[in-house]
Amino acid sequence: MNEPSTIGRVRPLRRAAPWFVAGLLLATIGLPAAAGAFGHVPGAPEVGHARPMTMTNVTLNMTDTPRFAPQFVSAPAGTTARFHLVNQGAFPHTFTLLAQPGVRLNSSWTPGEIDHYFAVNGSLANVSVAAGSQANATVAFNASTAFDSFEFVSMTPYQFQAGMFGLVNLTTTAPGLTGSENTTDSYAFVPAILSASSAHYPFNLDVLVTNLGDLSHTFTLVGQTNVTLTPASYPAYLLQNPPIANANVPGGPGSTVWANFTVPGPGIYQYFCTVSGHFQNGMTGFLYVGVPPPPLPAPPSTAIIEGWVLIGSGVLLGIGVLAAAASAYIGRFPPQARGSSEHH
Ligand SMILES: [Cu+2]
Repeated sequence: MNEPSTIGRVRPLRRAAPWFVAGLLLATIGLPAAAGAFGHVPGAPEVGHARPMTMTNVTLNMTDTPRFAPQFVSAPAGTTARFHLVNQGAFPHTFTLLAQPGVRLNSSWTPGEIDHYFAVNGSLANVSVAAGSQANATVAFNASTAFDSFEFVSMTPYQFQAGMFGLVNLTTTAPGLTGSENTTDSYAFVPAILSASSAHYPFNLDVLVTNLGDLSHTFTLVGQTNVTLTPASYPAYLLQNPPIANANVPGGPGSTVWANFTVPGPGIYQYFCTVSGHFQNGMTGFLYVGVPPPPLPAPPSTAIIEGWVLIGSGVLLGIGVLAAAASAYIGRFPPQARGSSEHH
């Protein structure tokens, strides 16, 4: 008479064991996911550095599109910039840097007229790079070029006319303020509002941009205040008004890049990501300089993702605990009618 009741006490625990283990497994899936919503992975290589610096390394890819990538680069005046030129195409390209700041060549000029311009005005660099090969151009920008902008073009006939040109924007080496920004795979800058203020203008601002996701991005900052661009309007605008910062953020969690730029004056400056499709998905933000930033807006999309992860983790944890508790109590999960399994 006692034997069935003893078995009745032991058996539920034995039956519960697999469900208890399954519950714990669900909970352990949930916990790291919740933990992973915070913090980021360290150890990825850092690109660039805070000021001051004496040598700036700039890699410029040359493609058959034809384009320079990136199109806009910056370097501190008073330092030497080393341009590492990588011809990724099947055609020859040149890196030809104008000697006169602020001058833009006319895209309606013929190749002969382009040649004539350089014959008359000279250049800071003129390097031909054969298909598939690499070369370097080293240019010392003296301190007086701070805030200047120098155009570079490819002189291979009709490449400049087809869009193969870019700009070197000079900043200064004077020490400045620093800030930080993050990029995410949900096409958001976190935060989407940066603020800074200074007793005098212009001043230098160095923003360390950290990638929290796998996708690569850019931190591209417009140089004029109170300009609000759209994904449709920014390309034409930037061609006429080069950005004061255009940092390329390498893909991969923890990758960082310094955006070193000079803020000309107080006001609100827009920044965005120029990787195709990212701005369209909302990847933009504003830098408030010398004016109070607005109260914190609704959580950006990453916060929604993190919240989703947290809620999902909580649900998994809850299911796990409930499954373990229910199976321990009932003896099996899902519960069955007691009689059906007791009598075979
Ligand atoms: Cu992006």
